[in-house]
Amino acid sequence: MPETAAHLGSGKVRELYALDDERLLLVASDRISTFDVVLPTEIPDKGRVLTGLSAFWFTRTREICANHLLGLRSDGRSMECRRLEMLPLECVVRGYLSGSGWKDYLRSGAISGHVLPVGLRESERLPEPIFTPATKAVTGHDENIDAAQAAELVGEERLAEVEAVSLELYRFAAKHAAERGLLIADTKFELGLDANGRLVLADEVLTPDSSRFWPADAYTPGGPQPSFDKQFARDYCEWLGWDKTAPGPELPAEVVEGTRARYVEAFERLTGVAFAEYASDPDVVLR
Ligand code: PZK
Repeated sequence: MPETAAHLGSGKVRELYALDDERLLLVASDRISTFDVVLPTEIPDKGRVLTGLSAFWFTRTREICANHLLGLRSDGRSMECRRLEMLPLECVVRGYLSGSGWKDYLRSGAISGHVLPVGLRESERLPEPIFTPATKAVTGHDENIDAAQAAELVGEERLAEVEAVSLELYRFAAKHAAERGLLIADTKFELGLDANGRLVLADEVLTPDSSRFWPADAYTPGGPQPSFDKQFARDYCEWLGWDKTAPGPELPAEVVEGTRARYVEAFERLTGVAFAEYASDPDVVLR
């Protein structure tokens, strides 16, 4: 826990602190949420895996977009970052038809104003990745919005920049992941502006919590795909017959261990770094 930092806010699974006027500390906990409920059982090292993955992607995408990362703390779960003016927009890119995108498509044949071919199946790869911005809901779920609504939030020029950067980040990451046996079905970026009005990539990026990762070897369009990281926990919750209202169930040790192994596997596949190396020196992902 930071010594003299004001707590700014809590997400479901992470915490945000102010270090000073210009710097924030983003701390990823080991909490896990499933079916929108935070479970009472933690997944050891989940926070370190997510922070390490974010730092890895920040390092490899700096030519595409500047980012807020200033440094990693030795705990491996805490990231010092630049304080930004955040854009009031979730920058979602979808390469596959899943989640709210699939629901919108079933209802209207389109997502965020992108009219898609008729007859696509759930989880199908899209003809090309699409930018599907969403509102930032304070409570409840983000809502996909079209380009006109997004332009009202950030302006037309900024929207064009945000869309181009988001698509380029996704293409870069999806290619890297596919070469390592993982599909990135979709992902959400949070962007902000620095004091000079320059666009900066913030928050956590291209982690299992901000993205849908699917194992490529099991990919079978035509229905929902197993989640790379959370499927053990979800399957266990379904098997229990839990009604998906809070509080969620405790997870048994085997489910915790299986889930932890999947997070570590995602980290190692994507970064090429042994998780134990990261744990002993988080800066390995910055090189
Ligand atoms: C910022 N959040 C999300 C909420 C969390 C995280 N670099 C930044 N500058 C200013 N604000 C933010 C960031 C970042 N990243 C991020 N809200 C504001 C959030 C609650 C808990 F851990």
